[in-house]
Amino acid sequence: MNVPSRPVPRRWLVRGATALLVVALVAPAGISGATYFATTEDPTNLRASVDEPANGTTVVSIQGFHFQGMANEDKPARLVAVGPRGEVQWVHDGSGFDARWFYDVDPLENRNLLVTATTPNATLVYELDPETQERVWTERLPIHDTHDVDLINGDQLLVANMRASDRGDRIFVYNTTTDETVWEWEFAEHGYSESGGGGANDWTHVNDVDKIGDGEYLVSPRNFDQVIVVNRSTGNVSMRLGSDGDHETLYEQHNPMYLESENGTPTMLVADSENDRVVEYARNGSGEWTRTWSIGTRGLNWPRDADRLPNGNTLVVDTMHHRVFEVTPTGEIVWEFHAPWAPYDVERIPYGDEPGGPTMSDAGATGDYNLSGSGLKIQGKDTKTVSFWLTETFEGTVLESQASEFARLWAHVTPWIRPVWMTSWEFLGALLGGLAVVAWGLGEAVYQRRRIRRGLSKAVNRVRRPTE
Ligand SMILES: [Ca+2]
Ligand SMILES: [Ca+2]
Ligand SMILES: [Ca+2]
Ligand SMILES: [Ca+2]
Repeated sequence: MNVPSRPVPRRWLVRGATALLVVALVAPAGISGATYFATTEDPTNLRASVDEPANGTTVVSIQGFHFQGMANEDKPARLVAVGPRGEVQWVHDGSGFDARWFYDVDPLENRNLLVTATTPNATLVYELDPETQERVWTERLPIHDTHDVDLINGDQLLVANMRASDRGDRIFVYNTTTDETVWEWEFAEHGYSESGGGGANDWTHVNDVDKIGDGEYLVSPRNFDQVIVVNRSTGNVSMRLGSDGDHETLYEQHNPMYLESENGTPTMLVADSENDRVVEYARNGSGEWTRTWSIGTRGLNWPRDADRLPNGNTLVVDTMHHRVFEVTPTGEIVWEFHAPWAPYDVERIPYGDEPGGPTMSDAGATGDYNLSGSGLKIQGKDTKTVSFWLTETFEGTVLESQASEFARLWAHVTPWIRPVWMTSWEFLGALLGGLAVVAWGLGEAVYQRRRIRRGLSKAVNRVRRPTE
């Protein structure tokens, strides 16, 4: 019997094609997820690549990811101590006492650690005994999201106080013996304008303060793209590197370190975070700064710490590549540790807090160096990520600056919301798949608008005239 064949209606062809497109976009992410959950063996995800054993333990503070109090198990906040050959010695996790984010960690002279962690309503500062994993003392300060607290003059806390209400951002000194604030310095009183920096909720984002001499404090107001030295007794700013919006010099930096050359030249080593590089600047007699050294342009993703070591190498936190490494003056990585998720600070314990070392001028290594010698598989280096592809593809075209700006945003923002098992391409696919589904829904709504309208008016009439 012959069944008369009817052509498939056009709308069903469009629906079929859309469904295929959605499956094609989302399938890679689905397969990765299934593989991850079926095969992941090491839940800590900590590993190392070591060419030269380090001279002692390295401690890494790891920020982790929380959203509105919800922790993400795959993106844990913790402190990790790593031995010379990259072996994990201990892991300190803050969930037992409400620490949600870890930021600065400092080795103390008694071999304990000073830890800065935050809870939803307060900043926790404590001395941690690594042997017993106990807190020797804890101060709970009623301030938010504090990234750095240093112990100075025996019993005083030097605090970088960001996100204060009414643009009250400041640095202050708190005496732990008398429980009093004994000194403070407010940005609003020293020429920082309301219109500069970030919004009212996060104006200066002052993320670091170091005592660099008697009554001399190095301060990093990140949202003003600058590093300053404040004199404690006069309140004057005696040095300033960078200025608000001058992204050629610094772009929302972290953890600057003050160094001096043998001839006394003031020098700053800075994690130039949004520029994805680590830079060193030297200051001449008339107060002008020259960039003398940089590493990482295009090899780093949001670095947030750089410490010069006495041997001339530099310890770097490459936050969005979730690693820390020790690099020679000419850019060769000799020691490297994978520290997910979003490491913040690194310290080599035997050297103590912010030991310093030779400037790159004294080391005879001025210039811009590419990174080499990495033994870890870093996304964006071995495989092309979305942002690397974008930057490369549009380089030299009229869209170069827009493409690189979007690439930077993509590289720094999407990792926080992307599951750890997805690559950036799979994430893009899943996003586009989601958009295709939304567009499909809208298209159907337009196509079926008459039927929808009829249905709606029937329902409205039914409400208006209820059956008696
Ligand atoms: Ca530190
Ligand atoms: Ca500190
Ligand atoms: Ca500090
Ligand atoms: Ca450090």
